[in-house]
Amino acid sequence: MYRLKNIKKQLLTTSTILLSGIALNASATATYNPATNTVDLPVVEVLSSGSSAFFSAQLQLVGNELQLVSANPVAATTGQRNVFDSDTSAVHISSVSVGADSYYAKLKLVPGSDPLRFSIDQLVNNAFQGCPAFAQQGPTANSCILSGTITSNVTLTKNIEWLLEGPVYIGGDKSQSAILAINPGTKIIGQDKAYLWIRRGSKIMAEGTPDNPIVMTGAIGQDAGEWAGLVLAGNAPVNGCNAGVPVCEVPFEAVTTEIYGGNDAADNSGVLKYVQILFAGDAVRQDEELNGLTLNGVGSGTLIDYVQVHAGLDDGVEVFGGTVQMKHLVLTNIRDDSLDWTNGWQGRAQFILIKQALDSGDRGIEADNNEVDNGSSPRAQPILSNMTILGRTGSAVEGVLLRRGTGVNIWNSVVSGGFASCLTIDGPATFAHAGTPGSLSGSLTVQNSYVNCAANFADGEGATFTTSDWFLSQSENVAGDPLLGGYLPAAGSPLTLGGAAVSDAFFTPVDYIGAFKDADSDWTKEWTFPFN
Ligand SMILES: [Ca+2]
Ligand SMILES: [Ca+2]
Ligand SMILES: [Ca+2]
Repeated sequence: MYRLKNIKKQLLTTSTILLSGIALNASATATYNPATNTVDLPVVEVLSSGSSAFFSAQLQLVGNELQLVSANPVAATTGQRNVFDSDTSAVHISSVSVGADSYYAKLKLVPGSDPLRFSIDQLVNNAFQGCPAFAQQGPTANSCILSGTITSNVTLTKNIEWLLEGPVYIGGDKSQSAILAINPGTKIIGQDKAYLWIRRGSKIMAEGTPDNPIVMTGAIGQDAGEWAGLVLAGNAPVNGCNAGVPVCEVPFEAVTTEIYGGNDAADNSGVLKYVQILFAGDAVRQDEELNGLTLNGVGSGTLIDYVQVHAGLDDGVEVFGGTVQMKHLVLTNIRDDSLDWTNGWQGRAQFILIKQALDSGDRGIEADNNEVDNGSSPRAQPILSNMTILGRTGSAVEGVLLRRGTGVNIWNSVVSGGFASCLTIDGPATFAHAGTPGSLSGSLTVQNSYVNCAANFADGEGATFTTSDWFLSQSENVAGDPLLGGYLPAAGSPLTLGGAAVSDAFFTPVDYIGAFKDADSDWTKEWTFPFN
């Protein structure tokens, strides 16, 4: 504790000295005026619950903290800027000039401060300064290699190109837990078969910003499967154990030495915010793969917002049980299923764009309760709203396949394009648990949604009613043209006012169907890898 205090003090002293040396520089996002001890931030984007407000702000150095002097609204802007993220209480200053050098500064809001005060959490030179002790020098001048198991808290900074070699684990399993912090704009390059695995009890704090997303990609950055992907493992409930097992914990299919699950529904595996996961996936064995983002028993305390998985070899996001909640997902050019769940996922998700490539891609959503025991509990019961799911032309598969006993409540979503069927219910357990049209149990529902595929509905094995009757018997569903222009609603689209607020506190109340309100509300802009 004493040592930690000393380090913090040193950091703050250094910060003060550095700040007093700041010179005016046109490319900086912040400048320091030594005459007044003030820091000017010409543009601060304040992120709050999926919306943004823009301000110019002035901070004044008071002791070792920066106090807010003024904040005035300014026009919305793109390009390098300062970002205050209310989810993490952090201000990210991408560039302050100190002499000839430029620094990234992270400020943290002091809880309860009035006027607002910020402590200086990080000051990192934006130029390469060598590899830290937890990494080895890489093959190029500014690269450092991560490998093995990391059991102390570390921060990956933007001034280094980080190479993953082989599996990289954060923490032991529920022991030697660690926090992997990743700064905005940091690039991580997975080598062949490499993956990044956050073990139970440990956390990833990947806090990107709209102008400086965090990028996890392969060595070439062109093809699916160049590296294996990102895995979060948590202690939230999963199914797949024998009845009577008090706490269900199961091995991961592709890496069977790794265990996930537990009894902490609110478990927290950290933050993924403004993150691109590109060209990942590894088919370890037939039907046992690593995905772009694999979520194993991840709990609802985890924050996942603005995450793109692009060109994944297997699934985009595969959820193995747990209670994880997500917003603003972009799942593009995925080779297998864009969103896949099994082992009893009981989470939430809102604002999901699924867009397949022209030439490959399996299902938009493949949803299981449990493959081995369709009735295993806890039963999969996610709530999903505002999905836009677009299939490639000539697909031979389902847009959304609900099977193996899954439950789900779908709201405000649109499935369109060349899927063989938009919606399919499959398997006796799935039908049985749903009830019957006109007398549904509430476990398997869809409302305020649109379908418009090569065929809209198909019925799988064991059907006791038709998927068509199920869909059309529920509130405000339409089989018809949603009038999309690309992935956005075109002018006059019936999606624009066709939505309903979801009766669950996680969801942002909206009145529209699909992932986007209108053609001017494209939240994929700026932070994503190009996918059009
Ligand atoms: Ca998979
Ligand atoms: Ca799959
Ligand atoms: Ca699956």
